[in-house]
Amino acid sequence: MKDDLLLDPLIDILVNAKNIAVLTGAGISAESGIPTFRGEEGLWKQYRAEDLATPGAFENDPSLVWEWYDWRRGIIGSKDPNPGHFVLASWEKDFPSFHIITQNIDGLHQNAGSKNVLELHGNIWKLRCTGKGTLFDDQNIPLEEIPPLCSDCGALLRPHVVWFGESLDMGILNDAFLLSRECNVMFVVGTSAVVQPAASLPLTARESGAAIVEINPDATPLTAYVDFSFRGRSGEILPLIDKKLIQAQKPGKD
Ligand code: BJW
Repeated sequence: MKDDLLLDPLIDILVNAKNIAVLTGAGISAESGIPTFRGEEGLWKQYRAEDLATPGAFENDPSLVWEWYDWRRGIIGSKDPNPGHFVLASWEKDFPSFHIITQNIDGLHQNAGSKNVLELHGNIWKLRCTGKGTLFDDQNIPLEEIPPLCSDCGALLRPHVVWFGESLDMGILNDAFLLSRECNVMFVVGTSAVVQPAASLPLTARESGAAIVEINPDATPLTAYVDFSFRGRSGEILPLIDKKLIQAQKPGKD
């Protein structure tokens, strides 16, 4: 079915929806100029995740891992949210319950104005003490020292992100599953839907009766299970949906 034919039935659902959850991935920030992980230009095409995004890699060579994150902080720090982020931020005011569950560590949802954001994989602007777990905000580009050390106890600091083989924060993950079970509609935006446990959230939402809307230029393992698949860029599709929603009179809070 052509995308424009999907819009009207989706708008009918959105006008009556009270509870929306959005799962986002690297693709929503692609139009801001931040590289994704998989795909032709993806980070994992140029770098080995095993060397840079695992606890073992950090143990072996913390400076190498930090140099990579310092480089990425430089890229991310120079980028702004795009229209996709801004539409999602505006929807927070339009639905009684609206939450973003993001795999991204770039903070662009918050920069766009979103408040209800669960960060499944952490945040690149936070550093964590490997000794006591203390969190530090650090916006310096470049970092003052590599590897950075804890100002309280002198232990090594690490990026506050979730690497392969590491557990996600259980509180955040439980909240994400709860939102997935409770939502009427789940948008899945810009994720290849291959990394667990994030990739299970839309299936949980679907099992609980939510309509699933995928926005992605490419098909993913999830595509066969979604109710609406918009094959395009989120910075274009989300504003299109928003425009239609405004035309259909945005739903109020009660
Ligand atoms: C656009 C667009 C535009 C482009 N508009 N869209 C075997 C089976 C099942 C699971 C496992 C397994 N072996 C190991 C596991 C577990 C593992 C896992 O899932 N691996 C799979 C890859 C197989 N998961 C974990 O290890 C997780 N922990 C865990 O499970 O704990 C329990 C456990 C413990 C011990 C052993 C095993 C399990 C942790 C996962 C942590 C992921 N970390 C990273 C790095 C974060 C920090 C950093 O950024 O440096 O998170 S990896 C990377 O992938 C990053 C992302 O958040 C994550 C997901 O990627 P995302 O966002 O989907 O990006 P892409 O690039 O994949 O996709 C972009 C999409 O956008 C594409 O589809 C494009 O088409 C699209 N796009 N332009 C809209 N304009």
